[in-house]
Amino acid sequence: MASIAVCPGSFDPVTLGHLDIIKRGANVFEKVYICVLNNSSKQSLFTVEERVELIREVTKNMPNVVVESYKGLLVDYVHEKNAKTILRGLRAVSDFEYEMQITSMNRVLDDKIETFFMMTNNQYSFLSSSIVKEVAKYKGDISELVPEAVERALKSKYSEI
Ligand code: COD
Repeated sequence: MASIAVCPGSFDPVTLGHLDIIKRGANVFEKVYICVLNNSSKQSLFTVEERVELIREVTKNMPNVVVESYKGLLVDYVHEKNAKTILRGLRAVSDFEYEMQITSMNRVLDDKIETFFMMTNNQYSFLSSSIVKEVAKYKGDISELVPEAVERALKSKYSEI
């Protein structure tokens, strides 16, 4: 049986930190589904379609990575893909409480799905989509934080607002 992982997130937008986890996942699992979902506690800058397009662009050289979106519960998407594994990234201890809450909720919904965590590269341990958006909004340099396509998309988004 192929090893399949689902890497879920809001990815608003995808950063080099996310990409680090996606690459690590793609080295370990035979297939990785990146699933763009809505996080009801976050207000998004990019539409789901824009986020999917950006991730597709930056993962186009990863043949075992598939990018999709889903409206609904993550566990239902995991079932649709015949997967048993959710892959999440960890940056620092501060992520732990939030991740434990999501993992425990998903376990209540389906106890057979396991969540795996991967530590990000140290250089991205401070990085989040929110921090990138804040810097981009005030025209700071984000070239070391996001792929080029995302940098362009952020510049264009903030010039529209
Ligand atoms: N380095 C490494 N990993 C990182 C970095 C970084 N710099 N930044 C973020 N990550 C990791 C995060 O830890 C996470 O694992 C992943 O990348 C995605 O992060 P985000 O912030 O884009 O995504 P979240 O946390 O907003 O995603 C939350 C979900 C959308 C997965 C969640 O809300 C969800 O499952 N929603 C669907 C409804 C559902 O099923 N709800 C029940 C479960 S809560």
